[in-house]
Amino acid sequence: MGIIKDRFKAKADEANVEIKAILKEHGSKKIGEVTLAQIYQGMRGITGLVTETSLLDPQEGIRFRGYTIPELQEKLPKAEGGSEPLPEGLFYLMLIGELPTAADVNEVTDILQRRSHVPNHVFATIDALPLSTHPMTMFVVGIMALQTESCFSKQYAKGMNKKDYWSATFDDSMDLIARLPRIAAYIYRRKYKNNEHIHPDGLLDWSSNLAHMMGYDDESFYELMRLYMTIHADHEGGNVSAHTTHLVGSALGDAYQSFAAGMNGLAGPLHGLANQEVIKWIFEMRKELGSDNPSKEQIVDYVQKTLSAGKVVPGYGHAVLRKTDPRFTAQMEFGKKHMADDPLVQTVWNIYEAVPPILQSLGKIKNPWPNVDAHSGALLVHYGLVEYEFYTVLFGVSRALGVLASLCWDRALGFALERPKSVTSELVKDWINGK
Ligand code: FCX
Repeated sequence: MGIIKDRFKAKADEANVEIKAILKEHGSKKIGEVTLAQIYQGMRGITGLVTETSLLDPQEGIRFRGYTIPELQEKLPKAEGGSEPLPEGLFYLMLIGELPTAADVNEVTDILQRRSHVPNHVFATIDALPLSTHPMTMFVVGIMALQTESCFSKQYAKGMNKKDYWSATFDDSMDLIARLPRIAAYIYRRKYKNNEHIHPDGLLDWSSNLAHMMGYDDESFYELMRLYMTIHADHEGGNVSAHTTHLVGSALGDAYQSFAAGMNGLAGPLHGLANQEVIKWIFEMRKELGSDNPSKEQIVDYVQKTLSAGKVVPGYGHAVLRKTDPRFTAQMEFGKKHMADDPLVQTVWNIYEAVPPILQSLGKIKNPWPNVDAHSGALLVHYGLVEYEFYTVLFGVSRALGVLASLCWDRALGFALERPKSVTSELVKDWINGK
């Protein structure tokens, strides 16, 4: 771990000097105005955070340290014989700020393999939950059970110097990322595969090992997992899971506490849970229509029905994006390459043609285009992973890469406790009345 950790420290030291100088000279520069509507409506468009790992452009979509998803697909090292990027490489990029070499990626994979041991009490804690428990609840409980292993918490209790926070956070983040695939796979096999578990394979990369432990040993599923783990990893800092991880971390919660909090955020249906909602919605549509291949007209009618029932069309819309999510497009390309004839995948593409004009016609929806969650489930179903309540756990394993790389930066840059000001509507009325 030494080399990557040292490299991170060197980068963080440079950034610290630069940021201090920027703040000294430009700290009072105004970067925006805040309207009343914004504070009542989810703070959309208010810039209030610094997140180094990625930046979201409303038109173009996500860039990780400046690189788009197609660029990452081209430039990041691949597994032998594979064509999708290894997410370990994206993690390196987010952490260090530079594209990794194949050797750098191997080093990350090695570190994650070495640190992947999950103590037995974590499994026992998950086992204490009824089988009916939602996998995201099991996931969060598993992460919190693992918090017993936090270096940060142990060292803080002993009286750690502020200067060392970053180091303990770095160690916790690596440990946690290394252990998540085992926990996720355990939950999957416990809930859906008769509690019959599969041992990790120390020769596999991080994503394929997850697939292997879940019981999906197929080279093209490994490729899907590498792509999936790459594209779900980060979406700048204001989304609910990233922001929550950062917020809880700002009170010096350790990586386990912060990430578990973020995962509770991801479990909301307007955020990560939308990936299960999409497949649930399509399955319900197919059942109601008695057809595995609904026509575009039937889809249009079903969308209208969903909207008139006061429900959202899952997988469509976004708080920041104003175009088709490039994460959707990357998955569509994967579908075209690996399973173009799959009827469910084709239904996802037909929905893509049917939904945007309907949402546009309502006039109030700012983004009628699909987001990442509109596509992911159909690819998983293709390989037999039909248990859609599990999908958000996969999203969560991936999201760890981004939000924990960010947490390392938060600690290394000494970011402050987050504490924005709130007001009451009484005070707002006073402002309006000039009091
Ligand atoms: N279907 C129906 N109505 C929608 C809609 C959709 N897909 N998307 C937005 N709207 C509605 C909103 O509910 C809101 O209605 P209201 O004025 O009656 O309250 C109105 O359109 C304006 O919302 P808008 O400003 O466009 O969107 P927001 O920034 O408030 O919300 C989300 C963004 C993503 C929450 C919203 O588009 C949504 O609910 N989509 C469906 C759920 C989903 O796919 N979430 C996943 C998002 C993401 F990719 C992720 O985090 O994983």
